[in-house]
Amino acid sequence: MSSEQKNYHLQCTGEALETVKQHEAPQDITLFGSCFCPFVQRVWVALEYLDIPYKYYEVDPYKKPADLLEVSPKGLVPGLKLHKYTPARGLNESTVILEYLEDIAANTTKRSLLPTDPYARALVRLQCDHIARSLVPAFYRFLQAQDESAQIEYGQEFRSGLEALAALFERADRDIVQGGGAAGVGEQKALGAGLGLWLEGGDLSLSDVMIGPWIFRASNVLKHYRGFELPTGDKFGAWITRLFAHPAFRVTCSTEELYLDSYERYAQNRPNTSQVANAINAGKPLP
Ligand SMILES: N[C@@H](CCC(=O)N[C@@H](CS)C(=O)NCC(=O)O)C(=O)O
Repeated sequence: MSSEQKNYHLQCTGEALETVKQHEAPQDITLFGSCFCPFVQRVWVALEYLDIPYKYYEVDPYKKPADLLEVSPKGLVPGLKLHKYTPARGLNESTVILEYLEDIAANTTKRSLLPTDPYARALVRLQCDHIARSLVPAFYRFLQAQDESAQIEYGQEFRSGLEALAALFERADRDIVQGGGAAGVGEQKALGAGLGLWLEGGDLSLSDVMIGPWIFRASNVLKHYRGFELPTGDKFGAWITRLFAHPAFRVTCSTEELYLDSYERYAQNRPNTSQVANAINAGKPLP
């Protein structure tokens, strides 16, 4: 039945496609991206939020074109090509790229995805650490699991990971905002700056950007292939609504069909799906 198999897409759709069209002109930074990739979406949301000029360039990372390998040695997206250097330089690894963009913005647009207080910054980084080490691998274990018992086990693992993230968000709220001795709503808002969309009235944080793409794929791909429902508690639901509606996030989202088609390979755990899928199957850390 291979003719009926769905494959990954090679062009964005919906709002993401409109954004691509607005970013076709040369800039100092070119983002090498793939429309379905959540690691790319992280970087893309950050570029939008931090208001850094960029050109979007779609590549097929499974074909490993030479221009991608020049900027990203393992041939993984995202990659950045930095044209302000002669010859141009490259940068890869979504988390490293996020830090780089944060540094660029500090000197240019003055926008930031982090709070200013060192302890508050550390709490956001704890959230990011949990996302990278636990939550993202759990997503793939769950999606790639084929037997029912493994799907139940890894579904629970992913759900507990989300609950642990919510607990880390709550801790930042308690320690920084509630414990900050704010006299009124204005001061509370100032203390909460950089702590993310978990807080009512908050704005995007590094951790929202780090996990947002997988929350989005949980809402469509995991729902479709694994019957998964995201936690519905008041705060959790409000956070997701704010995340999906955030302009910097929304404009990087394609339509649901693109994700369902592109992730069928993972859901069926087809051989040679990707380096990420192989690492999950081998019980190794993600590339
Ligand atoms: N650790 C990398 C992971 C990036 C990654 O795995 N990207 C996937 C697309 S979602 C890719 O390029 N896959 C190509 C392959 O598996 O060969 C990052 O954070 O940037």
